[in-house]
Amino acid sequence: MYGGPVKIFGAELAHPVVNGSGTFDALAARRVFGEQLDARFPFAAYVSKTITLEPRPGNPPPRLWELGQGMINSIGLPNKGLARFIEEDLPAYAMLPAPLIVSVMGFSGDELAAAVEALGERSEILAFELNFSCPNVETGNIVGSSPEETAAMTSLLRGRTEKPLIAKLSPSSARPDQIALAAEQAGANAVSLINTLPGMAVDPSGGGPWLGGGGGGMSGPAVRPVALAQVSRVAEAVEIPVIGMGGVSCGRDAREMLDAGATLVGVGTENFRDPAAGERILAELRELNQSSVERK
Ligand code: RRO
Repeated sequence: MYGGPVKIFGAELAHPVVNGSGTFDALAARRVFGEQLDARFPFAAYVSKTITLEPRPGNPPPRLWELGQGMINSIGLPNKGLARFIEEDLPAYAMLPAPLIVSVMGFSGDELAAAVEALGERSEILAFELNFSCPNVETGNIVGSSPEETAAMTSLLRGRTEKPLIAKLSPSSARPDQIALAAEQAGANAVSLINTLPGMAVDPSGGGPWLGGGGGGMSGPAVRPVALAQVSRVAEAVEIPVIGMGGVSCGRDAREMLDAGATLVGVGTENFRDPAAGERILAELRELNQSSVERK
C-alpha cells in the first residue's frame, strides 16, 4: 500500500514523504503558524538545511532563476554555523512533530567529522544527511562525484558517530550506482538522491551569468526523469534504503519514485510553490491505492 508507515533507521515514520534539504523552513513556518503546523506537519521526518562548522553568508544575489518547469538556485549554503545551530535551532527542531535529520557539509573531512561528533550525542537527531553534492560551493560536488572520495569520507564519519548516515548523492556522476555502492560499503545506512543539476542562466540584459554565484543548481519537474533514472539505477545496486527526490510535485510522481525503488520520497522545489505540498502529495499518493493501477 502506498503512503503507509515506513520503518527506517530504527524508527517508524508515519508515511514515506519527507522534505528535500533546504526547501522548507520548518522553524519559520512554526513561528508563523504555531501549533497549527504541528497538526498538519507535511513530512514524516524533517531534513534541515545543510549546516557547516563555521557560519556562511551564502552567495551574492541574484540567487534564483525561474524556469517554466523548475528553477535554478545559487543559494551558496548560507547558515549560522554549528555552534549557533546547536544553541538556537536544535531545541526548536526538537519541538517539531517529526524526527529530525540534520544535513551537514564540510570543506574537509576534519570539518565534517567535527560537526558530526559535536551533534552525535544529541537525542533530538534521528540521522545525518551528508551533503556530498552541493553544486553551489567550489568544492561541493568533489566528494559526490568520486566513489573513492565518497568511500573515504563516509568511512571517516562512520568511525565518529553511531547515528545513521545518509549520503546525499550528486546527479552529475555518470555512475551514481558506483558512488552509492561506495557509500554503502563504507558504512552509510541510506543514500538520498538527486541533489540539483549544475545549470546556468544568462542575464537577459547582457551575455553574462544571471546568478550571483555564476552557475547554479537546477531542480523542479524538469529534472524528474533524471531523478527517476538515477534512483532506479541506484536502488538496483544497493541494499540500503534509497531516499528518492527530484521534481516530485504530485502523488503520481511520488508513486513513480517508490516504484523506482525508493523507500522514502523527498519533496523539494514544489514546497516553494505550495508550502503544504507534502500534505497534498501524501493524500494524492494514498488516493492512488483506490485506483486500478497495480504496484509492481
Ligand atoms: O545552498 C545551496 O546553494 C544548495 C545546496 Br547546500 C545544495 O545541496 N543544493 C542546492 O541546490 N543548493
